[in-house]
Amino acid sequence: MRASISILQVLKKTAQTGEKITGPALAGELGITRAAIWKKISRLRLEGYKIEAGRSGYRLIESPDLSAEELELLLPGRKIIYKKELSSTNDLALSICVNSALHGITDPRGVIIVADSQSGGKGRLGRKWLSPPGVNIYLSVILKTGLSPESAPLLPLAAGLASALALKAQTGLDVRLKWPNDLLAGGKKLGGILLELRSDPDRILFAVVGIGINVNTRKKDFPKALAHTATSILAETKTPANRAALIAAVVKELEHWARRLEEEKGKSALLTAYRSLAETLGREIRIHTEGKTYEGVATGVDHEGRLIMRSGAKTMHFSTGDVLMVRERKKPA
Ligand code: BT5
Repeated sequence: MRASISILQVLKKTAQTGEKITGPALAGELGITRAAIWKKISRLRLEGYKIEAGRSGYRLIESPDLSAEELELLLPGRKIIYKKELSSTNDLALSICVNSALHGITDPRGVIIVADSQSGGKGRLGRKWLSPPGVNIYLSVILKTGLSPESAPLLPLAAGLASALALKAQTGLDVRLKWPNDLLAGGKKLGGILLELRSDPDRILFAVVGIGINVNTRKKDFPKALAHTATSILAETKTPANRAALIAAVVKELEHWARRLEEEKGKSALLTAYRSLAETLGREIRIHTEGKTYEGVATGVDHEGRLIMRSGAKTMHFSTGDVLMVRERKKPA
């Protein structure tokens, strides 16, 4: 694995100047045989790299926008699992948390799982997450966290904020947040977050943060059922984006905010940043939770990440639920 990374680094460096590099030069630089070089080149080609080979040497023409090698180059020092297809990145992450040895992993914390497609992508409450191949991001991160279970609602907010900030920095898109777990662009769903926990009564043991982001799905390729509610970065910006670069940016932001959540000051900073991007706040909403529906005005997010809603004289705090934003205030009868 290391050698294929360094071979890629050398190829990328030489490609920048439009140069070629010969087999013997590559073999010399990496300290491996020419036969081993040829094997690595073949493997990279299978991963989608276009590498020209001729008498004067090798030249990298094009890299795929997502591969294990791209992710490892952009996120050095992390344990990354990349699969072409998985049932669900969250399910693999949970299985690693329960039995890491079975997966050859010593410490699950910090492990990053990415798939090009999911056959059983999950939303919340048994809902499905549409996960076609070749276009979007399906990412799970096993977070290191010392948070108590009561503060768990802060984690999807941290993941949402991290994703919104990273996507904005990379693509310029104005990404907004809808409590608790939606990423919105142009008022439509750009992505979602699924938090799954394993905890003791007083301590979170593992927090799996699953993030799905529609990146290069074309508007016309969304199924009918989602045509009016879902969007992608391509649909919003008219420009395709590099998935590996986006994933690296999201992971770095997420690691940053997960660290900050360990201190009180960090929690306040998270909530301030979250509120500034929250579409829900100040709006009249209807919230469905545990089989019941409540109506009122979303007034804020409390210190534990719960939504605060004012309904007449009552103030309610919700730790989960599906929020519908009601555009117009109801006229009194
Ligand atoms: C979510 O659920 O928004 C959480 C989605 C989390 C997906 C990630 S992908 C990586 C990781 N591995 C997994 O298996 N899951 C996580 P929820 O709020 O319940 O929204 C689900 C609803 O969104 C569905 O019922 C559809 O209406 C809609 N939907 C499904 N796929 C969509 C998509 N690709 N884009 C926009 N909306 C979608």
